Amino acid sequence: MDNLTERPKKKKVVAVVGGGLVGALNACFFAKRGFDVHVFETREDIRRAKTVRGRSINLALSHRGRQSLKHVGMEEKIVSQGIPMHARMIHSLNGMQSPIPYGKKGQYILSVDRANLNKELLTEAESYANTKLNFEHKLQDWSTETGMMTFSKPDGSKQEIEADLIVGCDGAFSAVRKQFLRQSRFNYSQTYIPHGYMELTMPPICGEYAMKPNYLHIWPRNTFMMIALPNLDKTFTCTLFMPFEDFEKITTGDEVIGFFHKYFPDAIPLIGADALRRDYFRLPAQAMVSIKCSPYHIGDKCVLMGDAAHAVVPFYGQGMNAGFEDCIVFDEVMDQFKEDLGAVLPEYTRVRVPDDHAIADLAMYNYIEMRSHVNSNWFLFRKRVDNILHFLLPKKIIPLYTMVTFTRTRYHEAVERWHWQDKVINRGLLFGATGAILGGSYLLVKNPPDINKLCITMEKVWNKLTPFGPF
Ligand code: FAD
Ligand code: EGU
Repeated sequence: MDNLTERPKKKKVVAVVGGGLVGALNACFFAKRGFDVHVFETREDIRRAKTVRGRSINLALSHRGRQSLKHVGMEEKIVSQGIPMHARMIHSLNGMQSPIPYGKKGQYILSVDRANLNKELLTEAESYANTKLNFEHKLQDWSTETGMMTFSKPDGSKQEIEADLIVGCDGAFSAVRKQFLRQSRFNYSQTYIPHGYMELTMPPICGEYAMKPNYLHIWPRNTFMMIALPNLDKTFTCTLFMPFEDFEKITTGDEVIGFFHKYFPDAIPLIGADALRRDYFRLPAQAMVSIKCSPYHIGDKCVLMGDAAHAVVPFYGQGMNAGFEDCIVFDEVMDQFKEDLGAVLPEYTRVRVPDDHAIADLAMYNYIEMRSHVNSNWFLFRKRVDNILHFLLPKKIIPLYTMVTFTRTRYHEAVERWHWQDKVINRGLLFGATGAILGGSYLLVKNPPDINKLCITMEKVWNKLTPFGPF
């Protein structure tokens, strides 16, 4: 036997394309396994950059995301820099605020700063001797035959780099994914929703948070919605969601104030009327896209994760969480198949596609539900019903958001279970209603009421019910 074969085989080279949230975390996962990891990121190192233009300033981190961070020993560090949100705070049009807890004491989500999270993950990835970060490397294209990648640099030069495995974590407009579109039997769909979003900062008042900090603040207004998450610097980042059409209708500072006066009056003094007039026009509203595709791999050469594989609309607060969970799922499959990439990649596609598609569908469903008929009363009513049913039958009926947010129940199983629960609840309601009608009829026959009074009552009931109809 010659010397060469006796040496431990050289570890494979993994190229992680994209040094965003999922790419940086994934680099840690691959580094932990001993691979020779190279991260390629278009932007300059955000840890040295003066201005960071991300897509959203803060994000809701929940169980799935935390579990992934835990795998690479980062959970505590990130959690300590997050702000717990134990409940939603629903803002009604009249200024009333009503809290709705997420669950029991330990059930809370965290508001985390995107840029800070990204920086911490890059620093962690870099701490592995077998990881190298390459900034200002923009992937142009890669070859499905050889795995050769072509990068461009800011000075216009090109560089060719080869890897054993390419991990596409380059976001919703993935360059890695371009080659997938040329493969036979690759499924792809993308949908832009009619809504855009705009971020507005709510400054501290007298050095303190302008609203209660440990809540996810929500202003549900059917087609319009605003959400605010707290930051460590005592500001809130408010995100206004509304159709592009409506964003475009507002062209002057006065119109901005008029609009807020009508829909979010309590937010005007908190954001500040002058700041509002100014900030509304600083950046145009941003688009939101939902992308589904399958498979997630090409041979044993390339795999997509995070937004590159599944961009979801933000109406479940799960995009990053799902992308982080992708990393654990891949890691689990790597254990199962002893890092045999030819077996790991198809298995990863097989187990992960149904779940990522399920969360994409759920987020889209919630978007449609929220915009069509969810005002603050309806939101409060639905969440209270959910919580009461869960309280009455804690093992049988678990709210969908609880399974999604506070467990690692596979997304597609959460959806199945939700449909099943709905059937059970509807059956319960049917029995209840049947009982009420039979009982009520009996009482009516026993003591017939004045027919005129009854008609007036029915009209009131009808009026109470109809405002909730769609449109
Ligand atoms: P990205 O964060 O987009 O990172 C991709 C990286 O790849 C970038 O750094 C980019 O520069 C780089 N890149 C791109 N192209 C190339 C190339 N050709 N070569 C090299 N590098 C490249 N998720 C949650 O879990 N909770 C929330 O509360 C939440 N709120 C959201 C609110 C809004 C308004 C939006 C829009 C999204 C929200 N999300 C949320 C979703 C979350 O932002 C994304 O799911 C997450 O950022 C995906 O991470 P990623 O690393 O896959 O992609
Ligand atoms: C949107 C934008 C409340 C951050 C969905 C809840 C979101 C977030 C909800 C954004 C909503 C909507 C859930 C969480 C979370 C709720 C959830 C949405 C964080 C069903 C920074 N959503 N988001 N659902 O239950 O499960 O509180 O930009 F308004 S966190 Cl749309 Cl839990």
